[in-house]
Amino acid sequence: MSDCIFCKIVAGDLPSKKVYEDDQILAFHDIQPASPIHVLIIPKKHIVSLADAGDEDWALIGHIQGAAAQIARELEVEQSGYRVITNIGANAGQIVHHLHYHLMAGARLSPLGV
Ligand code: D5M
Repeated sequence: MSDCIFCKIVAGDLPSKKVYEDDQILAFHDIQPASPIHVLIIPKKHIVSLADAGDEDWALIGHIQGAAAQIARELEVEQSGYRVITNIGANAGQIVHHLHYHLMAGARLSPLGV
């Protein structure tokens, strides 16, 4: 999508600090980190959120989850622990409307909730 910032990152029209890339997905450091390690993992395909994923996308989303575990291993946070979450819609605080998973680590994370 032409006005999507994450599509622009995928296209190379906006810079990012890449952590991982393959033909289907891209991972890069969050520009506003909320934890010492804060990486975003996105599909290259524009999907608005998990709620907009279709049956044809589940393998891709599984691939993102697998990549998250692999990236956590490479960043050496597997033992200390980490969080992988995706925000869906307004109440969850989704700001960027291109599916992304937050991989957060490097400190004791606050409990989820309101
Ligand atoms: O999270 C959207 C996240 O995307 C938020 O943590 C900031 C991050 N962000 C926004 N623009 C950029 C760029 N250009 N590079 C890296 N990270 C970015 P949400 O779940 O939608 O609230």
